[in-house]
Amino acid sequence: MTSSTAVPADPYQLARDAAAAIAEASGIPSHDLALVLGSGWSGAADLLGETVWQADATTVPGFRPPAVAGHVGTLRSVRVAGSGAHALVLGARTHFYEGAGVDAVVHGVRTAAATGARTMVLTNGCGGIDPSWSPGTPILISDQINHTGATPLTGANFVDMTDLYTPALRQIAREIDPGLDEGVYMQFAGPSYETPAEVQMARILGAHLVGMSTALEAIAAREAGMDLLGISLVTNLAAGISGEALSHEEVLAAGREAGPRISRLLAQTVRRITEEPA
Ligand code: 8IG
Repeated sequence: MTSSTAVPADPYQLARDAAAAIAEASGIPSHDLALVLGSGWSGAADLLGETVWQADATTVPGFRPPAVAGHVGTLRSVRVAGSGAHALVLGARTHFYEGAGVDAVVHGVRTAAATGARTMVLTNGCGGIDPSWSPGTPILISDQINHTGATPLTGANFVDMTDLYTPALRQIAREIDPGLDEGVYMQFAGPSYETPAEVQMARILGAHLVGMSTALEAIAAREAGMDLLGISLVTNLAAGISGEALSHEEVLAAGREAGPRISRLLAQTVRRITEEPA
């Protein structure tokens, strides 16, 4: 048992290794802000600015190949139009339901923090509980419920979760799109969608959005001391709300349709955030 016992890998060191690899490959020594693009959001990076470096995420330490069609596995460094800030765009997201562990789920966020990014923008596609939110509606995340039973934190690490989604950043997004509603996002473990009874449970517990990502990443971003903005794209009404069954094709179609509006929202918000004096 002595000589064969491997030293456990340190996920924070793996993130620093990934950040060093990104700096080396991109020629950008540090980034200012990072984004994770979820279902329906992959086209949104094109409006942010000029892509100065792009690579398959699997060429960088700790990143896994994408598990789902529609989730693009690339990393990009974008020079933000207007502000000139450096944005790291993570097109690769590892989901909790893949079973690779929570450290794999939050590796992109920890890597972003290690590149120097002070602001994390998390996007996702999700189910909406409010029937007035038709598929294709973007919703600002105001708060979250982590219903996965997991956490990226270990030990007596009592991280404050008040104002997890930075109020000043939400304010900027609402100034850009005054019609933007806000809601509480509840992360389920997946990969099955909820039953109608689970959607009613989520509603009673205070959730407006149900999904399979974001909450664990948000905890890791807060642990790293980053400011955080979360925007969900309602790609379907949650199970039992519309009376129709859920399909992945519907999700992809809603993303395509909402593309121009959410791309503009994201690009203008990122521009404003990176223009703000520190
Ligand atoms: I896209 O309705 C998408 N992701 N849990 N429920 C959950 N995840 C989702 C849903 C949904 N739609």
